[in-house]
Amino acid sequence: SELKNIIQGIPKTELHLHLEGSFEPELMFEIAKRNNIPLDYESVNALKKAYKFNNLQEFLDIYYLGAKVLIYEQDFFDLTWAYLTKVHSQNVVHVEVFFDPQTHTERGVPFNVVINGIKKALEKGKEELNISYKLIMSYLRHLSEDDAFKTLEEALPFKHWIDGVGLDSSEVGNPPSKFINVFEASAKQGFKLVAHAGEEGPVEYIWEALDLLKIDRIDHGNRCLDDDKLVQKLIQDKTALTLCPLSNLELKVIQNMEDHNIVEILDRGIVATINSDDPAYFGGYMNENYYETAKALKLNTTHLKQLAINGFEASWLPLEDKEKHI
Ligand code: ES4
Ligand code: ZN
Repeated sequence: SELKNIIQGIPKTELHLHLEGSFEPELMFEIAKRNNIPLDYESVNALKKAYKFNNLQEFLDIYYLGAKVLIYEQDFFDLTWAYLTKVHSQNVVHVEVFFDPQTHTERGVPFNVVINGIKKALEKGKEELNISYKLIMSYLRHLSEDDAFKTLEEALPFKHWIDGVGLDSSEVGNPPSKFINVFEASAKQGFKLVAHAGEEGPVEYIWEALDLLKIDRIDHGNRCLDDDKLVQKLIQDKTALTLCPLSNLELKVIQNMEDHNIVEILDRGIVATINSDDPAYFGGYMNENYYETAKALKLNTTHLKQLAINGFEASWLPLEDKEKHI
């Protein structure tokens, strides 16, 4: 269709993507088999049938199960490379991707195994697919701040490969305030800071992420329109939101795509971006997120181009690279 062609034609960034959430069932079964790890599901189709979620936690339970088959450097390489080739076909030219080290180190997979596999694939993507990248290490918020501190320590030998730290997993009951010290320590190490906030949690969590964690960018942030003062601040500081429309639909943050507030957020002048979050679980990569949003909310080409420009604006690319796309 014409809309699909327009979306395909726009060079895009992806700023909110969990590598473990790009784990397609087919690859999961392949890796499970070669690593001799049993999966709780009989087939790819049986697994796909389980991908029906009423909330974030129901998703996370399955997401952590899937990640358990990742053991060797080659597994993390294959996971990352599959993601890069997929988004390359969708005209994504820059990615800033999350990985969750604790999901793996907790199971005895060494930090270096995880990051070596990811880094090799990212470098290959830069060389062969011309995709530039940043890497973000995300702390799991359902675990303790002490645990996050241990992860920060383990990351330090690889500091030059890691651009930022994030905060993800179960939001409600695990406010940003739980992680003030480790975010401060991370900033001292030179990492950029982001955090999931206001996805399922209240607008107060967005305030905490900004005021207490001093983050540079908000992951999700759907609830921001609940507070006019916050909206004013986001506009003034040009703080970007990495919204994930299909994720919001699949996790019942919204009931219908028509209910998504992204147009209102954009029209208020906030730097809103579209991203895929966990594309293997939520039914679509970047183009599908743009397409479903555009279709439901009747976005015009100006909106679509603004969203893509916002992605470059909100990225951590150097100014001269941003300007090529803005
Ligand atoms: C996540 Cl959608 C979402 N929210 C919070 N944490 C996550 N980890 C992976 N996907
Ligand atoms: Zn996310």
